[in-house]
Amino acid sequence: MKSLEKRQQHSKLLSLVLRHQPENIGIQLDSEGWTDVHILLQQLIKYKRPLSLIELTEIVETSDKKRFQFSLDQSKIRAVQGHSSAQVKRAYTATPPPETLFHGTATRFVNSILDQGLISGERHHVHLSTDQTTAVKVGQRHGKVIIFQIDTQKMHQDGYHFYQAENGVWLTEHVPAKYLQQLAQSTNH
Ligand code: HQG
Repeated sequence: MKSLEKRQQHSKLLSLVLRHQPENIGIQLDSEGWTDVHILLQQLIKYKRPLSLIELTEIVETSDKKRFQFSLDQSKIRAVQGHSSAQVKRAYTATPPPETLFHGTATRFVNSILDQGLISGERHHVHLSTDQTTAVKVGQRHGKVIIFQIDTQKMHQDGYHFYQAENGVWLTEHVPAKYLQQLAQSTNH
């Protein structure tokens, strides 16, 4: 298998076990999402998906969205955002958001979103981006893309909390529909 393809497959597996289902390979995450690197590598061997420390480091360093992080002493690793596992309850610091943020989603979700606002669903947070290009990429994963602009300034004034993960992704618990503005659909996407 080509090394890029292998890296992408391992990156997906790491996203799965470090965000959603650590039990799949018998690892534990602490409340900040950390797990022991050596135990992770041992368990990957046990579950027939062996990965060397060099390969793991390469995945962390080349992740386009900087999804993963090593602890300072390199003994632990975590996904920085996107969790759904109940083992993780990250204590992000509430941070004033930029004036506006974007969320990309699929047109088939629009009615429900206009009804309930943006909800976190399986994950612990709603994910927001500072730029529309990223929002388009995120939305495309779900179907025909539509972008919402969020009046984060107004939300912040109204007491809603925002957090920025180590990789720059903005997070919040819920975006009520009144703060959402649907942007005109671009024909480029
Ligand atoms: C939608 C990826 C119906 C929401 C990305 C989204 C991101 C609703 C979907 C990160 C809804 C959930 C997160 C409502 C929200 N009714 N649908 N009321 N409220 N939704 O994957 O934001 O590559 O859990 O719009 O790049 O797409 O994995 O969230 O379409 O950063 O690192 O429900 O995951 O990062 O889908 O993506 P997701 P997301 P990675």
